[in-house]
Amino acid sequence: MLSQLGTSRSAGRGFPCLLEELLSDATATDQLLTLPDPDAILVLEFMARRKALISGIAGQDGSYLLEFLLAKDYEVHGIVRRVALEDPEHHLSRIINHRERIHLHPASLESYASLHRVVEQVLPDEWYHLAAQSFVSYAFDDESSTLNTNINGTHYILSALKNSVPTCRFYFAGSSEMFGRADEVPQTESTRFHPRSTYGISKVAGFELTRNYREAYGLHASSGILYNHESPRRGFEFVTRKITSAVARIVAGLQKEVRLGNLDVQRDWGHAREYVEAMWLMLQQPEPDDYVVATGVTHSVREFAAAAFACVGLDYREYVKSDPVLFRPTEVTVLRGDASKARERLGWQPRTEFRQLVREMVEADCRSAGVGDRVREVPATAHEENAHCATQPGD
Ligand code: G4F
Repeated sequence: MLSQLGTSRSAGRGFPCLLEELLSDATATDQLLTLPDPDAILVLEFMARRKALISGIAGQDGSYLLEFLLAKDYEVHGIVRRVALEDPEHHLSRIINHRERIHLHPASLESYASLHRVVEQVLPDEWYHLAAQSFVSYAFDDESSTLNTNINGTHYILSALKNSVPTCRFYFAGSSEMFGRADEVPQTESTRFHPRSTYGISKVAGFELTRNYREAYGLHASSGILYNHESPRRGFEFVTRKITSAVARIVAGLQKEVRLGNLDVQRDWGHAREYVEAMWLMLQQPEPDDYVVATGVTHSVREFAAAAFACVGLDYREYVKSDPVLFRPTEVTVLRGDASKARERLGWQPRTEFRQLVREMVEADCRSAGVGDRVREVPATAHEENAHCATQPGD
């Protein structure tokens, strides 16, 4: 049986199943016991090494997740667009340092055939589906492509897993945008969805597809309802990075002001590095489920800007202009999550506070712009006192 381990594993039967077979097979156990220790350990390591596949591996969350999984000794695979493989410097900048330790496969969320081929090649134990058209404003400019990519992509992956590796555990990146104009604050897993953009609608569809595959076909499929999560790796189009990169450019003398949309909307901002841990924890549970992942504290865009400019001793009011052109046709004015379920069942809770997050982002952008020495300690000021929270992290 030991000689068949390779083929058994590549038939996608999974580690628990193989271990059970091995222990119940007296000949195989005897064979294992006769191997010199290092060889036996190699065999066990080979069996134990889990394979994770990440769609969206080159994004902010994908890059943190791959680092987290490599540290746990996973064999990490990722899906990227073919154009990214042809121009890695540009498209794979967040993960370029790990290129030798991961396996990248070209595929498109718009092609079932390409996704199915990767599933068959990799036979993953866990699939983290993070890829999407994830910038809400684009969804207003091109509704069809947001709906097609986000909904079909999720459906194709679930379908390919059901057909080829139904034992694979699946994570879907849901979003607080699904709540949209929410009936209650804070939101929990049972708050009604009222999305305000095709992006939010596409995420509701993905969430329902995930739930349906769980209920109809018994897949271990879970959704994380993640609130805004940021880091120095955030894309420049999102408001936090737009602000922190503008701070750095203004200090460096490369820009005079920054134009933003609605400054009064409130978001529940956490650190992306911590949010990917919640994704992994969901797939380690005996039963699949859905979880809100949030800090429980909100701040306005204005407060983020004030905190960011304060890091370099500037008053945001002199540099930030609110431009109605940048307002969204339908806005989500306040989002705040209650992550009690994640805390109780997964043992997950956020660790980075708002001010630390802002500072880390400003520091990184200032360093890149060659003005890192301008960042200074900021005392807790009005923006801290104004934090809106129903549940403090750790309550
Ligand atoms: O940074 P944002 O573009 O993020 P948004 O729309 O909340 O969505 C992010 O978080 C979701 C929840 O986790 C994800 F599902 C989604 O994929 C994405 O990661 O905008 C935050 C708020 C919005 O209310 C927006 O109207 O900031 C407001 N805002 C004001 N001025 C701006 C700007 N947003 C952007 N991007 N640019 C502005 O100039």
